[in-house]
This record gives sequence, C-alpha cells and structure tokens, in this order.
Amino acid sequence: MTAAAYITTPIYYVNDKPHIGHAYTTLACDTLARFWRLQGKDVKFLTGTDEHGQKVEKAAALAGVSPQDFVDTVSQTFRHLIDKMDVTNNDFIRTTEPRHIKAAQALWARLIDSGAIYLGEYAGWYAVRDEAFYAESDLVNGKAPTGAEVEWLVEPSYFFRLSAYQDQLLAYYKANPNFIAPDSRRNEVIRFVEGGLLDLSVSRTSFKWGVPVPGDDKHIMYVWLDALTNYMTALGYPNEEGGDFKTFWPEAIHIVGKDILRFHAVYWPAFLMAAGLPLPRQIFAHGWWTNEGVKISKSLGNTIDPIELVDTFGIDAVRYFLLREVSFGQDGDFSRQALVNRLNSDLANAYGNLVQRVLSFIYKNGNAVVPTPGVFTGEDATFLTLPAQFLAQADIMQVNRYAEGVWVLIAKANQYVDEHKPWGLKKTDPNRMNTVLYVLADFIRQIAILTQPLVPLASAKILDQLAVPEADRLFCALNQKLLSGTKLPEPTGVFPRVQS
Ligand code: ME8
Repeated sequence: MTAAAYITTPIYYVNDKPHIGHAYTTLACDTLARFWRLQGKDVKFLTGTDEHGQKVEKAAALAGVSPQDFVDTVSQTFRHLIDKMDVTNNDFIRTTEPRHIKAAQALWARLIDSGAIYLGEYAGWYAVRDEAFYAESDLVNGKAPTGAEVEWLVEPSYFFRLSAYQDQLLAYYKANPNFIAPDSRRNEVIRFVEGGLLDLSVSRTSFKWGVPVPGDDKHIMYVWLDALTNYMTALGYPNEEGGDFKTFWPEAIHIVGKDILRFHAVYWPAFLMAAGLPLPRQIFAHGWWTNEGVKISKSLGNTIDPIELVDTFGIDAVRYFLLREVSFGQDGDFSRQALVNRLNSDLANAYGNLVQRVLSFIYKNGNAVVPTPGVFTGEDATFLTLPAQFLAQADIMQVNRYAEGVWVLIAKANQYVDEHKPWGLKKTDPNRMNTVLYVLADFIRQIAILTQPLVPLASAKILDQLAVPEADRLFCALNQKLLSGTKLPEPTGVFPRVQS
C-alpha cells in the first residue's frame, strides 16, 4: 500500500495582500510535499484563505465593497502567488465555500452533542486585529501583548469547555512527544497549558460575517473554530467514511508560524478530542522573518513582496534562499544582499558551474552522448554511493540541513573534478577520461534528483540535459545508472550569476 501524507499551510487572512511570510510557509510546505512525492508517497497538500471575521468585515467596509466581493478579490491574490511560485498544492480552500460552511457547522453540532459547548455571556478585552480576547492581566499599556488595540465587549456567547481538557491535553503531549515540533515550541505549549486553561468564547453576535451557529443564527462561529475546521473540510468532512478522510486525516501535518501555534496545538486538539475525532499527526511551528533586522509590518511599510522577488530572481532562487538561510523552526532575517550572496555562491558558483563545466565538456569532447566508462576505481564506486547514503539518513523536517547536506555533495563533486581533471586526460588517457566523465555525469544526475524539492525548475532542466526520462526521477531511481551512448542535448546555463 502506498504511504499517505497530508500537509497544510495556515489559511491566510484576506485582509491584506500576501507577503514574504506567507510565501515562506507555503514554499516550505511545497518542499516537503515534493520530497514525499519523490519517496513515492501519496501526498495531499492543502492551502487556502481564511475569509471570515470582523477584521475582514471592517476591511471590506473601508474598501466600500461587500465582504463577499472583497474576499473574492483578495483570495485571488493568494492564488496568483501560488501559481507564480509553482506551488504543487492539490486543493485551495476558501472558508466561504459551501463545503466548508457545512463542515464547520457539522463540527459545531458534534461539540453541542458531546456537551462541550454551552451558552453564557462574554465580557472581555477584544482585539479585532488578532481576532482574540485578552484578560486584563494580558494587557500591556492598555493594548494587547501583540500591540493591537483592544475594546471592551459584553455579549451573549457560546463557550467551549476548554478548561475540561487540560489534563487530557497534557497527557496527550506526553504520550506523543512529536505532536508539537520543534521541541522548544512543545515546551512552550506545555508550560502554557500547565498554567491553566479558561473556557473559550466560540461565538459572536457583534458582527455578521461568519458561519452561522446551527439553530441560533444570531450567533456566528468564532473565526478560529471555523478556520481550523478547513483542514478536515478539504478531506470531505463531515463524511468520515470517505476514503480521503480515512486515509489522510491521521497523517495530517500542519505547518504554521509560531504566532498561531497556540490555536493549533491547544484549541484544535481540544476541539477534536471533544468531538471524538482523531488528532493530526503533528503541528510544526516555524520561526519569524524580519526584514533587514526589523519586524515586518504593514504600518512600517517594510513588507517584502514575494512576486517582485520571483520576478527579479526566479522562483528557484527565492525558495532556495528562504529554505537554506534559516534553521527550519528558528527566526530568520531577510536581506537582499544575503540573498544575492547565496545565489552567487551556492547556486551559480557551486552547483551551476559544476553542471556547466562537466556537461559542456561531454558535449564538445564526448560526441554529445553519455560517455562509456572503463573500469571504476574503488574511489569512483564509493563516490557514486554518497547521494543514496546521504538520503538514507536525511530528515526533510530539517529542510535547511537537507539543503546543506546536498551542497556538501556538490562540493565533493567539484573536488572530484579538480582532483581527476578530465580535460587533462583527453590526450594522455581517454579511457580514464570517459570513466571520470561518466562518474561525474551520473553523480550530477543523482544530485539533481536530490535537489528537486529545493530548486525544482533547475533540477528538471539538469535532468533534461542528462536525458533522464521523467519516470526515472524519483528517489528510488538514485541507484539506477545513466545509459552510455544516450544522446544529450546542448547544455545551457542553469543558474545565472546575479549582480549585487
Ligand atoms: O493567522 N515570518 O493568517 P495570517 C514568518 N488566518 N511567517 C510569517 C510571517 C513572518 N514575518 N508573517 C506571516 C492567520 N507568516 C490565520 C490562520 S489557520 C487555521 C488560520 C505566515 O494571514 C506564518 O505561517 O495572519 C503565519 O502563521 C501565517 O503567515 C499567518 O497568516
């Protein structure tokens, strides 16, 4: 049976246009999805937009359009970004779709049935920007800890009995140490839950733009309860017997920024426990990007437009930089100079040069076919096993380490070229020259298979230049060999140098 994998990005708010932070999460998920497909897994990859809530209602009013028109337009900008970045999601969910409203209401009904939701009254400090209530003790200088403005709100509200799930959550974290990753984030969540949980207000009557509470449509559902359900909607929930839900739900990995970890690692599992539904496999929280050392924010006007970056540098370069530059899980700083430096050193100099010098030499001096090797030395044979050895112990959840590891192999290939100097062998030992070139070409083939999740366009181009059939590009093809005598196309440069 083929193993299944299910990966999700957060669904992004449509009150603003996409920026580098959104692009980062989506590209990280795309890289993991591509990696698992190369392992032969059946992968479902979901992204989408979070379209309800007071923030959106207010933004639409400000723009002078209906909330629906507003969300239709902004959601499109997120789809556009995905197309632009060649993201391989198989579904794009919008919380205003009928399939989602049905799923959110079905989950609500189950929480009512299990007695986990009750009607009460809410009074508290509400921050529209965060879509969250804060206790008096949370406020910093009269504002939310995030800096958002708060307002005092009293309204009838349904509550979720979050307080009843403290022990069950802590027991679950303990029994499933990989449920929250990385470890530092897991410890943070455990400390938070140990500090005690209050029941959570899960409905609103003060505005209208949301999923109506079944049977009491003066209330709309709290946007986070609505939003989190998206991950199940896309698998056909409330149809739990459907193949997709059964196959993919237990495999779910939610990749989120650290800002929304609490919603995913505390509220979401508690909702699911209360509804008697299985929990996702993992919540992974990545770190936060700053821009040249400064927090990214609309009000500071320093957001980075991913579309502009892709237009300037190409998608492979942008994704390589973002994924390679920081440890997956840690914060990172974006700087244009760092991006240019990395492109020139890692992509153009190390990888691009290797491919270009080996393939052009074969093209010009080897009749443009895969060379026929003589006998391999022990060193040649060992060298050719390095990529598979590396892959066997690679962990794609440490995606920057994966990139580092592949680039160590690239450095080894460059070293092999320098040590064995195929061009110098042309006159003295053409047989050995062909062996060296064959070893290098096959090593490049293997590297290009490994780089597919990181730089998919360039990797495909390199594999095309080695005439590797589409069907032979999965990880299981690493151990195959290039077929001597196969005609090769004229090589062209893969990574241009960038002016700094
Ligand atoms: O929170 N660095 O949506 P959102 C890294 N709708 N990642 C960043 C980032 C930055 N500076 N800025 C944003 C929401 N992100 C909810 C989610 S899910 C059921 C509902 C990324 O549009 C990061 O993934 O505010 C963060 O968690 C997400 O965008 C927040 O997106």
